[in-house]
Amino acid sequence: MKLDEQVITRAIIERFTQKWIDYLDLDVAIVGGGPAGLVAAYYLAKKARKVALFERKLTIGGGMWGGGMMFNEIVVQDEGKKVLDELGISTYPFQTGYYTADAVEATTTLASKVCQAGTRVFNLMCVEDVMIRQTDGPESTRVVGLVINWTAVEMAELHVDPLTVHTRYTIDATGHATELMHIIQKKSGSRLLTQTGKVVGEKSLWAEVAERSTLENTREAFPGVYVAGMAANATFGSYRMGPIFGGMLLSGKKAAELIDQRLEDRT
Ligand code: 48F
Repeated sequence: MKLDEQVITRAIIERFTQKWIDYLDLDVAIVGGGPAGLVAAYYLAKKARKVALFERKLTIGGGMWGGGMMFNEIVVQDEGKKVLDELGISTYPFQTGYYTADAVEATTTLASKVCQAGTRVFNLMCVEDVMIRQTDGPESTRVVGLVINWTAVEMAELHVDPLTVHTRYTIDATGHATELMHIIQKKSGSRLLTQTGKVVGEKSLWAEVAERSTLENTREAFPGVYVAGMAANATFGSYRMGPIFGGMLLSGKKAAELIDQRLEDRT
């Protein structure tokens, strides 16, 4: 068979366009493809929810590739290990209650499972804004959509208008920067569901407290928007934890469970 470059080009354009059109109206939009966002995507897609994940970078995986200070190993405790077990990621006991996993195996396996579970990953796109609307329900205003542009447009600082997607729920899994909550804080004119009504901000490193509080802080931070991973601690004002990843994995799982329940309640 003779190869036709026109067919190759058309295949890519048509298939990508169709994929995107099919994912313009979502159950859940996840912003950020680090460990927390990926785990949330995995569990929601397993529940047959319509999920798209938007990632600014070329690769998904966020801060998990590099382990600690580029020593590409991660550490988890018993609870985090259970998530890695469910995903089929190998863990190795280090000393009582501590396990290690190869950061590259963990990241690539998780990424692959997310795609195979049915999440559509849109890489090289950044979420630059949200759509907020008045609703009839108990929440007076809520986030109903995201405003998206190419990372290349952002990097080149080009004046090009974005496009949008509609979503029932959103997860801010943007990591330390907690970008979505900052945007909502700036533009909504409403209080966030935090003590101060604003992004409280991340504190310095304290692994034990941070691992626990990541889970406690994984919740709705603005109507329609949940925070997961480091974004949860930054939003509600807790510590960072360094290269122990159980909190990130469990946070993603908790966000998925909470949103799945909300979607169930709406049907
Ligand atoms: O930073 P990141 O890995 O967040 P996480 O899932 O995990 C944190 C750990 O990696 C580590 C730690 C562990 O103990 O403290 O730092 O909370 O992944 C966040 C991802 O979000 C992307 C960003 O490129 C990264 O891959 N991201 C951030 N802002 C946007 C975004 C945005 N506006 N649009 C799209 N992607």
